[in-house]
Amino acid sequence: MAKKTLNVGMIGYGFMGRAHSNAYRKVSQFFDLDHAPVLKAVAARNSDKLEPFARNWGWESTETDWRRLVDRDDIDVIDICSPNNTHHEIALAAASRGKMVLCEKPLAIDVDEAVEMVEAVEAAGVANMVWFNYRRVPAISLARQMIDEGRLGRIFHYRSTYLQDWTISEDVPLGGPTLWRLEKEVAGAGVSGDLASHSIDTAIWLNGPIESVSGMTEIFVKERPVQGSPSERKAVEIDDVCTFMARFSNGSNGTFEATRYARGRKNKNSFEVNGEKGSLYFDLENMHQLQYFNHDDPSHIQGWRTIMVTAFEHPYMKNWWVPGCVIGYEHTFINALADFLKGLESGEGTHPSFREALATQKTQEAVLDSARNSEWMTVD
Ligand code: SOE
Repeated sequence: MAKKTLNVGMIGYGFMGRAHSNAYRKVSQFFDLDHAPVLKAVAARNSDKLEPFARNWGWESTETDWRRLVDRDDIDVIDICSPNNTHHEIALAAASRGKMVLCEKPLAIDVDEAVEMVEAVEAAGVANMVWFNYRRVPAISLARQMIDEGRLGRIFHYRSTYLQDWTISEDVPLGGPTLWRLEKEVAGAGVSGDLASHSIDTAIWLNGPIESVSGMTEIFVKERPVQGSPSERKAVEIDDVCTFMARFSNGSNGTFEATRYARGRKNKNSFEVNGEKGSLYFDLENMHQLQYFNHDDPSHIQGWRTIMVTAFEHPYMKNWWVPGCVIGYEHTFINALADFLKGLESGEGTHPSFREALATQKTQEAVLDSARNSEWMTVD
């Protein structure tokens, strides 16, 4: 049967532009789907960088103004990979023209913007998804499956860390490609939005809603040179580290730590879940492994076991290689796109939707409010 084409218009060509372009190119080869994405057009302001990017990834055309992209009749899906402060305006424009909207995380600069984005896509009735790609790590999906199967029983603890170390030097400037993450007007928030948002999305997906939080943040480097103008210095207003406690609706307690100041940690996105019947531990730096402790094992052979999540039975893995052959970071985006397309085709919906990502945004914001006010905050 001929595949239905889905014409994609993507905005942005940075780190995520590359990850998404790769997903659009590969998904039809590895997943048996009715829809085939077409790399129709990519938009960004700087045509000197945009043209080689488009050629390299096989985008059919380019636009230097995202508004023209959104206006084009030959585009079905708008994919937002540009910095956080652009998400809201683009998403509203795309939804008003009836386009499906995919958006990088975090959904928005703040909850107010995120609410309007949810309302816009729901009023327009267009499919939507936020690229919280770590849900699509096979070992994390397996953790979800094992929790759903009741293997952990009642859950007591959820413990999460997301650790990096790339902003420790005071010389790292603020602003420009990648480093817009350090600029409040562009990023909205610091690690709470950039890293803890991933941890919160994973936690809610695995362990259900978070009801209240108590947070603490710090800015270790208070002033930085401005990218492109090193003699100029600007105050840092985003959180460098964000640590919080959380109460989940299921009664379990959580702790979360997100920082870019953990020397030696490059992308240590980890969690441990402790339940009455067992525990699970995952660390992205060993992303094909899931650690499992089963209290039902005979006591003389009890201990943590390492599940190599590469078997055909494991989530996503039958679409990749033979058992034992690991997959990597980029595959999580391909898996996410496959899920989006399957969700469209089955009518089961696309996840995490903007509404689901709003819950994450509300939790992030409650953490920052809590840190500011030194009190527990209920997550609305
Ligand atoms: C930050 O360093 C970053 O690039 C995040 O923005 C991504 O979302 C994360 O997955 C990797 O780290």
